[in-house]
Amino acid sequence: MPSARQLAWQALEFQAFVHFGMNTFIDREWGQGTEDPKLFDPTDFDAGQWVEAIKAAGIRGLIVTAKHHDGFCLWPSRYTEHSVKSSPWREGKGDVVSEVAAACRKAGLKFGVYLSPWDRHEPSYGDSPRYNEHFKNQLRELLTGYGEVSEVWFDGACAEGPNGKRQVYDWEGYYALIREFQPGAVISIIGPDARWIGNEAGVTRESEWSVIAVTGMDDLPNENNPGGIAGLDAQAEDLGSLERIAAVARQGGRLIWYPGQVDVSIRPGWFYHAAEDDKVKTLDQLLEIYYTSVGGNAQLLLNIPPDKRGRIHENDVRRLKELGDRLRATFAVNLAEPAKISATYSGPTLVDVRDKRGRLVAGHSLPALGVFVWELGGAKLFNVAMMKEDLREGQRIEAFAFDVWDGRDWKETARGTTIGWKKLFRFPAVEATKVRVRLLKTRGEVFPSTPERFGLFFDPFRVNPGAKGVDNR
Ligand code: FUL
Repeated sequence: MPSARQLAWQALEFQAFVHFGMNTFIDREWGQGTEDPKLFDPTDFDAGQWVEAIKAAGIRGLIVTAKHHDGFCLWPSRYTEHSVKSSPWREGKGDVVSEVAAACRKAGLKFGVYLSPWDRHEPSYGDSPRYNEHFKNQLRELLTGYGEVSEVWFDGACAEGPNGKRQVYDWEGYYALIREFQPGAVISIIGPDARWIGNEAGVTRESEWSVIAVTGMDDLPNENNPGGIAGLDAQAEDLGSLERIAAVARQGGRLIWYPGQVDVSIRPGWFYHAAEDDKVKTLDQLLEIYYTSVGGNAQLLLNIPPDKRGRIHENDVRRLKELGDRLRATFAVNLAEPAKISATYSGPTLVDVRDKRGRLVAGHSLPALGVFVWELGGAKLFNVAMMKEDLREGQRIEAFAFDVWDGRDWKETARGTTIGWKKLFRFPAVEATKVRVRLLKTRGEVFPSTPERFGLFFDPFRVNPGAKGVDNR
């Protein structure tokens, strides 16, 4: 079952990743750590502009690269000179992290940090205990100096230091510090709270389980398991099937709650490159990513890299606004909201469902399989459907079908596997007076779906696939 912090994180649904730093000024994806800090000199830095552009897309949180692999720090760390304080920007008095955190707070966005453990500048890198202290010092600065931090994002890159030795990271020590100073913060990727989806292309699995079977008895990455959660290959095709769970169980494994996060950039690179100004993803590409990630039981972390001015480029700003406008137009009205819902069951018992405090949560718990019918109170036109599971007791639905009443018969319109936090699916616009969901396979009992956990929407700009003209999928 999810922790409270994982549930709150899941509800964010859509966050922005912001790659900004030395690489922005040297036009590279990975700096070497030998760059002159004087190169960092945004001419018109404006964190308020970032936040405004990001909010226009309907994004609810922002994660900034406080330090990337080149080691240059966007805040004036006391533990290195390789930072904004040695740059000409704001005469060395500036602090990007502080301005971004303040802008997020003002705009009501969650604020998180990416801090690269791999540091190509820091001389102590490779001298493991010494570098771990250095890294923890930097982490502590970020965790204590900038108000609430909602997420700490760690990638696993690791290399040898100048001493020719491979750095061994003290993950447990890093995590302990985060839990101590920011107990609400989610630790992602190389961390116990959110897992990498396995690609950087915005793709999710058809069956995206948040319940994952792991072989190791220890959740934490360690020397033998630098990749993260013990025994987990984040790129494996199957992470959560019953077959895999059974196989892992035979090896003495167990289940953890480990929801997926989809990191993908709005441009080809993670950092800004002027040569990519005309390669901003199209609205249709972004919509596709949104529907498969947010609508596929994952959180979307869309990277938007500011340019050398320290602003988000006009092309990206425009695209973010288009995306937000389109999502707002689509999800403004839940056409299933006034619906009368009836459910039929195919199982042995009906019992009251009570929460941990003994309050009645729902009239009946449903046996494994149920059929839910929504009477829409008249004909409604829709082309998007949404289903959500109540995750407080875990993720249980394995397969479902969605049918639309065509006046005479039920017509199967979609069929899918996992639901989890949210499932969104699109189909050619159809007008109907009632719809139904059939649960085809579940793991134990499922809470009755309520109108808040089911939705029908109409995307007014989506041309039916196959219709004449543009296929505006
Ligand atoms: C990776 C890094 O190497 C990339 O530069 C980028 O920051 C990506 C999100 O994580 O591990």
